Amino acid sequence: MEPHIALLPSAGMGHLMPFLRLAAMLASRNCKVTLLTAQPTVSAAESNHLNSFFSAHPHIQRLDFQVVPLQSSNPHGDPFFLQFEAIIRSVHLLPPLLSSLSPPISALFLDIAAATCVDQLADHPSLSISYYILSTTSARFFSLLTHLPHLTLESSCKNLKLHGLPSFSISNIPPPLFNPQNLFTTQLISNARAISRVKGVVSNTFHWFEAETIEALNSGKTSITLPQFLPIGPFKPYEDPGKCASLSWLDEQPAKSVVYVSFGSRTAMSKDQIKEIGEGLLKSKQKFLWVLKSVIVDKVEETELQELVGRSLLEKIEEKKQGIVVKEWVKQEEILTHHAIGGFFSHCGWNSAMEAAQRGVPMLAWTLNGDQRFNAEVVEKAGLGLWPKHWGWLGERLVKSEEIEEKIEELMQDHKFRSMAQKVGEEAKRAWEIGGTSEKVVGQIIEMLKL
Ligand code: BUP
Repeated sequence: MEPHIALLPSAGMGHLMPFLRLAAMLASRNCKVTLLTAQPTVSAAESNHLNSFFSAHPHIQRLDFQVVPLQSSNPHGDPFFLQFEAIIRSVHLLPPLLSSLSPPISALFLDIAAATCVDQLADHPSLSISYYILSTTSARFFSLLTHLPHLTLESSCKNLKLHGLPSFSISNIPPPLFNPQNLFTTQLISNARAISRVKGVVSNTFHWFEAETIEALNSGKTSITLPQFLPIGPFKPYEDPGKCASLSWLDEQPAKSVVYVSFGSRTAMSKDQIKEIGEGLLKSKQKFLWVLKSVIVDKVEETELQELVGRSLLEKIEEKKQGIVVKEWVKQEEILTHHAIGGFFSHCGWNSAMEAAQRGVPMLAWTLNGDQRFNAEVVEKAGLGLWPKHWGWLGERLVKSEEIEEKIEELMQDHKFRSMAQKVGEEAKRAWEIGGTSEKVVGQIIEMLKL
């Protein structure tokens, strides 16, 4: 009989997208799939994507999970981290929901950002099922997470060496991790503690891309006993009907002439920094498609494009016909697949990095927060692009238009980046061929799910 699998994403598009792709993939491999949807969602992008996903995939069951709002929460806290917390504290509502499913579920995939839920669920008499984690970050950052509960991080050191793992540079560790009271840190630590309780950790990466870390995680030589790490990326796009307006502009541009600029779904840039980016793009003389966000949560975006970019800059962009700036959600995967795209100026969110790797699109990484410096290390080492490390974290300093101009030119004009990225794209495809590394691991997972 087909196994019935439930999936529980946490919050934010960077977490929802890989879950939707995993759900579609499991369903295409003869699994019955139920996707739990934590309600209310934080962003409009999440609710829109959930609605279109379920209409395009009627065979995947939707199960709404009403999350209890936090009693007193810091109004200045990151709304996505607060939602992770609300989901974790609502875990007591899950056993009746999950036990009501028919046929009974045999496995639950938890988001790494809410992995600690396993502690309560696995001890529930009606839920003695298999538990897996979906890690939404690089294997490299995940490997640091595995040891987080046992670490005292010292910012004065240069490197961090953990037994059995490639060493880490302290300057790449997100600053909140040096503060044990920070919500980001406390959540990561309790989620990291839960890792040893699951059967496997599924990840949107592939063996060639992160070979050293993946082998180390599965070597049995780390000082902590870890479950199997299961690299099954790059995740394939799921069916998503509907048109994206920016594609018609791209259709008119020559092959590999456009740099796609996007810093993810939840990066709030200052107006000063936006201006420097705009001027840097203009000065670079490269064509561009720029997706602009100025707030963490899309629902509260009220500022007009003209006000964000500045009227004179916007006029210059229009006059020179060098690029377009949009505030709306775009279909990033389709954009990256378009023949006109020659480079991707990105914050190096893990999904974005994998989407570029899959298509062999060279990246200019500007790491802003969270796991992004770890992700950029992977990108740089694999030859997928360049990373000006001295640009720092978001808001640390104003990155000037001349610096942006110089790096955009390098990305688009130095053909070595194009050929190295093409090689990454070929390896990514190979991982999914019959007998390829990711394809084989997916086969193993499906067999494990049938047990
Ligand atoms: Br913006 C935007 N269209 O307009 P990341 C993003 N995306 O399809 P993030 C679009 O959202 P975290 C848009 O393709 C990727 O799958 C994009 O995830 C898609 O960054 C996803 O790259 C964004 O991981 O999340 O959103 O900053 O903070 O978790 O890294």
